[in-house]
Amino acid sequence: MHHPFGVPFFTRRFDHLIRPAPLDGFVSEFVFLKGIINGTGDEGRGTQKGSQRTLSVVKRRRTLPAEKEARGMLVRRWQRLGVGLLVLLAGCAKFPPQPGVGVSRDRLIITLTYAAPLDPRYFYFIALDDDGNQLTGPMPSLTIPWGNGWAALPRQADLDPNTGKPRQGPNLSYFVEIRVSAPGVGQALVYRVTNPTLENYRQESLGAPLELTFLQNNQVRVTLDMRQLWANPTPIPDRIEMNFISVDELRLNPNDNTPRQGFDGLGISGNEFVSIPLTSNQTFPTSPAFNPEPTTAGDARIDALDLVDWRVQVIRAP
Ligand SMILES: [Ca+2]
Ligand SMILES: [Ca+2]
Repeated sequence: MHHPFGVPFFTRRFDHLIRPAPLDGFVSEFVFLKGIINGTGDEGRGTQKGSQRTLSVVKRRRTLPAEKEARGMLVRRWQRLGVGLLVLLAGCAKFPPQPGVGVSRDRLIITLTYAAPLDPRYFYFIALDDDGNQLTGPMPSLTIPWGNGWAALPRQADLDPNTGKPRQGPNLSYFVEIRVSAPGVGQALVYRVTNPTLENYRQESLGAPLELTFLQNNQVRVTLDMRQLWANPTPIPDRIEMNFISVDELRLNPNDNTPRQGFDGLGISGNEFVSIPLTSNQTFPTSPAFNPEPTTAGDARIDALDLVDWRVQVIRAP
């Protein structure tokens, strides 16, 4: 396949094309990658977000073993935090206050707006990839293999033997799952993906983010302490790839070859992701021209999954 925009490259399931940046120099700061679902005819169209096929899927909430584990990890984290607060309070009595103990001032503030209130039946993820490669990033799983149920994952065979990382295509390092219990009410958990491959996928919970706020029933804001993800002395990466993936169900049956219908992610296909530099204070998208997601509803079949606006604010400690 040839594309006039630039270097095409391929994986088994996706074609990825680098979208040209309208301004010279900007491409290095904010690169879009577009994945086009392979396949032709009905199969290809059927996996597009705007497909007019009849939706008849069973929506159910599963409890994954990792989620059960996560609840335990959440409790343990709070216990540790309690000990830390005691130490901090004791310290305040004797020493000058030490700002930022236990919490850094390096923040990622993500605000997502949907066409309808976030729905307790559905699943909402903020997905990050920190592998340092702008050709890889988080993507929804839209056909088999279903990855972790919502995100496409690299195969072991896709990994570069020299780096142990994929050269292109889907990848996942961290994610936040937002769980909605009622309109405007919910909680969130942060996860680290300890092995992103299809064959050996593993995740662990890092506990709750700093803040989860429903600004409106259809608008949620998550504040992440970057140091929760990249704990000292791990350096905060220069940039990450992000996608905002919403799905109507977790697909975990490897024999289920019905393309996913209810979902949204960045871009018309849902397979675009953005590469965001973390090196300075900035809010993305820096211009509407660099937003791959339509700002009007309709590219997703289900309004409660249809992302219509997103904002990522990077705040670095001085
Ligand atoms: Ca990447
Ligand atoms: Ca949308």
